Amino acid sequence: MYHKKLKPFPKDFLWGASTSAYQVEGAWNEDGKGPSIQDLKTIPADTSDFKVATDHYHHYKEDVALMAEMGFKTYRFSIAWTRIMPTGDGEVNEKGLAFYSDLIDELIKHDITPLVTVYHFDLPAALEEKGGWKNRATIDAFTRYCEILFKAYGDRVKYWLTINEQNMMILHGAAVLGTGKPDWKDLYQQNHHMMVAQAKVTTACHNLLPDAKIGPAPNIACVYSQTNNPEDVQAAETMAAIRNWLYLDMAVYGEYNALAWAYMEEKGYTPTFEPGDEAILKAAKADFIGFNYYASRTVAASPIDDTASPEAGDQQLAVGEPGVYRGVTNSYLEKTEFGWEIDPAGMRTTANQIYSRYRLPMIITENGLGGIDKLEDGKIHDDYRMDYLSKHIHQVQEAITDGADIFGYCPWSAIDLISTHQGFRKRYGFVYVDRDDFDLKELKRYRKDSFFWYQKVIKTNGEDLAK
Ligand code: BGP
Repeated sequence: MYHKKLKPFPKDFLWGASTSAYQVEGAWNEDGKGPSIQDLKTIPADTSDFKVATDHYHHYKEDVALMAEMGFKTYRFSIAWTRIMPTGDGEVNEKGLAFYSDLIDELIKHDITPLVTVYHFDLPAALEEKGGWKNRATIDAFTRYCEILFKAYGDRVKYWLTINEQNMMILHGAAVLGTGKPDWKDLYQQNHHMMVAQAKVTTACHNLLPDAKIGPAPNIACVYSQTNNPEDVQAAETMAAIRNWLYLDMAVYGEYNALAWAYMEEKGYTPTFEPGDEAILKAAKADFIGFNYYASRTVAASPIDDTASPEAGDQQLAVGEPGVYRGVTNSYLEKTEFGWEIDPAGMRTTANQIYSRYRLPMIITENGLGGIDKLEDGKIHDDYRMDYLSKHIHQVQEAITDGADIFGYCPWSAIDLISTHQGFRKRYGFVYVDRDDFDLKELKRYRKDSFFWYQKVIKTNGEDLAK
């Protein structure tokens, strides 16, 4: 449906952008920080490790000033668990606490609302050694860590996000975390522990900070059926349940999605509950939903002996499971140079689906185009990024006009940083950082063309999207 007249963006709409600690900070072992699984994972030979990244740890004042210049109303960043607790559950590292306190103060000084993710793919290595999320002790460690954050920053931070893309960590663990071939039974047990952990910190946040708001940040994508064959449609419903609603039903209703549970039962993947888990899950309800959206998914039915069904790969590429669904390419959509489909209208559909299921305020916590930018005479002409973002922002406005309650938009990423597995050459930022995968140069910051464009978008509260 096309609206003849679009509703304006709300007056206090939170325009901003996102990053995550291990992809932007660098200083991987400075000031008492312990190693996370990201610091120790095997890095492909042709890409950089995460040791220096964008060196935001040492440049944060300059970076926040650039965000302020663009007019950011919010900045979504994550806290590195291993800066706060180097071994995940032992001593608290005061220097780590101080870093984020200073960053938060710097943001507030520039009228930028901090939006804090407490956990973005960087589990402390010391906890991983003890079994990671398989070990229920990690639930308690996570709760303790979050309570420390709530007490330290709760006077200044009003918006909290629990776990970034828990669904991608489960479905694409090999791609985003660098783990080996999936053992699904084991993964769904880990998933259950993460859900219990999320519920515990949601409740802790409500108890400690009655004025704050907390929600999840999964990657949600509407799922299309390849054809109108009812079997393909059912495959799409199943994928949506396994990929999307399993995570949001839990964050909002404290319950397993029925269709996802039936899938786990059928496959023998159902997790073991400990006494008390059910009550913990039920007691926690998200205040809002953060979701990352890069593109929709398209699927077909898959016979049980389906040999064409692709294995889990890159977090945005087609996946499938014989007998359940098969990810297919959508012939109506263009792709980025990294093979990711581009579907702005799918973002509107996704927002509307989430809103009609949960009726909670929503914020888009990631969306963006990864590409190879060229620095020419101190300038970066990233028209492709502006095209991508303007089309998506337009669809946010369509969704708002449809009645969806969307209170913010935080594309990925505020500044160039390291891709989860394609190194520094795949860039997302409004600010160019001059370094290559293996030559750190001076890490000088340059404003891309999209920087000035986004500045105008924010200034006009989304009215002027023209390049
Ligand atoms: C999301 C992650 C981000 C970020 C983004 C872009 O899945 O939450 O951390 O990495 O995708 O993906 P990539 O870095 O693979 O290009």
